[in-house]
Amino acid sequence: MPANLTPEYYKAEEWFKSASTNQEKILALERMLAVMPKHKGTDHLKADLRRKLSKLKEVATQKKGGSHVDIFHVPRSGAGQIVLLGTPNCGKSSIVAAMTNAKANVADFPFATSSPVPGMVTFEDIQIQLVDMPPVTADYIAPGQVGTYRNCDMIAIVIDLSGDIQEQMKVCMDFLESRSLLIDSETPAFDDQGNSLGKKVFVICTKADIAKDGALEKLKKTCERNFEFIEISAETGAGLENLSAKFFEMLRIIRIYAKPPGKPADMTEPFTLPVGSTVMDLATDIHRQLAEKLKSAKIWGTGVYDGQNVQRTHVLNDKDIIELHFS
Ligand SMILES: Nc1nc2c(ncn2[C@@H]2O[C@H](COP(=O)(O)OP(=O)(O)O)[C@@H](O)[C@H]2O)c(=O)[nH]1
Ligand SMILES: [Mg+2]
Repeated sequence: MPANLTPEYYKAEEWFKSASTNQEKILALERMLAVMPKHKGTDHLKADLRRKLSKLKEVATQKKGGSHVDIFHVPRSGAGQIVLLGTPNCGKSSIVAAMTNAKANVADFPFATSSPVPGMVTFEDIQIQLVDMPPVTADYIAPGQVGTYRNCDMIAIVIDLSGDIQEQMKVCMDFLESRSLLIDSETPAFDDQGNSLGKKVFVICTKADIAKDGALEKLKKTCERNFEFIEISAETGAGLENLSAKFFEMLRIIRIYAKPPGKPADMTEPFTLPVGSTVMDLATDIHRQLAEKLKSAKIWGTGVYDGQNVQRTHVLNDKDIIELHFS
């Protein structure tokens, strides 16, 4: 009996083949099993995939990660990591080159970038990591590439406004949807084992200086998701300042300045924490063991009077200054 597999299944299978980590292979196999048509013709295949899956899960519990060097693993640095996604020549490397000191390889031929290139974007007094990537196309995605996206804080789709916007968006969305990288009703931010799954996504619309008339409006209208769109030109620099502010806003982080008792606060290197963090979260971030000894905290900032004593559970705001007292 023929298996009559669906396009959805073949997409998941392609994901499995391009996965380089066990975690990614497990996700892909689970997807293959979930979308596989259920009838007699697929019984053998189902049993085979289940065997593969349980073997992978066994290995995953024995040891975390492999010993080989993964070029697609980009260690996090700064207040957050944003990874670019786009088709060849859409302008990814130019954005990283314009906003950071990284030596991103700008070229007018496709596939000039073959591995991730991270750079640091300065927003006011913090640094945000921006990662240049090899392109995605309808028929080629480098094995392991999905790993970089899986481990970042946010994905930025890059669309060349002078090119075929529909086609570029389709390739990017196919990639994100088929790899379960978008947060939606089916894909949470984390799976039940705490592994990272869905990502926040927004769209950088670049080459505004040579955009086709009405390209941005058309893109907004045809995109089914409720993404934010930010228009820039890496060539003229238009919109880049706004873009780094957007990075900060969308990462949903706050900056907190620590003040040693009796001394002025260190206003040069803020701690960065997720929006909603408390005094205790800050203390834990500074020193896990010391945090247990937190006795009291004084605060200068939003919604409090200067030097107000606050509880461990007090929710912090961006740019608050905190003095922690330990017993
Ligand atoms: N006019 C214009 N050209 C751009 C802009 N950004 C990139 N380019 C050009 O587009 C080509 C591809 O850029 P690149 O950043 O290497 O694209 P990537 O393949 O996505 O990394 C290069 O020739 C760039 O000079 C822009 O904002 N305006
Ligand atoms: Mg490039």
